[in-house]
Amino acid sequence: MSRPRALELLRVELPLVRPFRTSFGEVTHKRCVLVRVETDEAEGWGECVADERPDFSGEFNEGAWLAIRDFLAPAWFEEEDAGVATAERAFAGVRGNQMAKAAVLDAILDAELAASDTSLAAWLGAERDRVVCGVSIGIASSTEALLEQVNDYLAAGYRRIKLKIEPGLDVERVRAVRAAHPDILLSVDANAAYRPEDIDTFRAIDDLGLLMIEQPLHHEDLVRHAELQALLATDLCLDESIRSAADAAAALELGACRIVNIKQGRVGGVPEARRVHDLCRERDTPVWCGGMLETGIGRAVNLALAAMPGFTLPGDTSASARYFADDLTEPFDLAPDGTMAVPTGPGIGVRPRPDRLRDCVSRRELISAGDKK
Ligand code: NPG
Repeated sequence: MSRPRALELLRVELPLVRPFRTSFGEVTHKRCVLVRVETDEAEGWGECVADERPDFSGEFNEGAWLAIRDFLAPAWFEEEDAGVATAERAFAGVRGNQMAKAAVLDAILDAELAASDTSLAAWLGAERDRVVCGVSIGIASSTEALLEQVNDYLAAGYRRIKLKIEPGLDVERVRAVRAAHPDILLSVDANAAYRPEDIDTFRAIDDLGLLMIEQPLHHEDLVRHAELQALLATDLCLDESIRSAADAAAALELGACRIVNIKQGRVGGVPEARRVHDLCRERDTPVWCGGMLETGIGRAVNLALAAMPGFTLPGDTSASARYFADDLTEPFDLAPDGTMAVPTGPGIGVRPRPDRLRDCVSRRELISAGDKK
């Protein structure tokens, strides 16, 4: 058993190779909090998937920083055992803050696995050493620009294309992509931008042979999602609505979706992501791994998760080059067959490169187990 020693918070910023626009706004840079933990035995790293603003969820970088510094780190330091199971129990007294918790738990798990020379993928019972990858395309400036991006990503090998949509920039664009590529796996993601009254839009999209329609309605409204699902042939998938295994159980019970997007950050870390996976698998519900424009640190975690047996659909696990000219870690590359290798090293299997940390970190704060609260 090893003890907690220290936790360091780091703020990083990396330019994106192209701005990413969703129904709630546009980002030009990846700005996030990294967590580095030290135990008696090892060091571990985790990435918080929150962004600058509380738009995807209620969490945001400054809030996550405070939640970790003032509540989660002290709760961890009180434990004799630095392991992830103990930490998860210790964090149960802090409500919400799933993304903050996930960043710390991922770092703790990385350290724990590094100390026992076990890879995250092996710990998760992953069954594949490569995963099939999709790509998520932000709302483009025009249909022509969108078609060009789709062509480029298909040429690179991506095996599923997801289009971001918002009211007014939806049916026509999806129809154009479908007409150009009748046979590809194609899905749309609305990021909760529609209302039940938009049923005609969904009926039109329903005719386009999509793999799924992701998070069409308000994130708290499972009942309306169930009503919409009953009206459509296309499977609905929920993302923002699923913040825990309990949410996933409720959604499936109600018939609010037939597919679940698993983001470990959104559900409070890898252990809860595993519970969502197991629950969906018991109910024969396909899951896939979502993405939050992660750097290589978060990407390594996603690839290990995506290698679990229930992840039967291509995820938003794209190559480093799709996001960054120079990632924080060694880059993750896509093979021409549209797959990426699952890291095999101890823990998450990657580390941030010191030269990149020098360039990208704007602020750091080290908290030691002995510090006064
Ligand atoms: O490739 O990591 C990626 C991005 C995948 O579309 C994607 N993410 O709603 O799922 C989402 C969306 C997102 C990204 C949401 C960043 C919020 C922030």
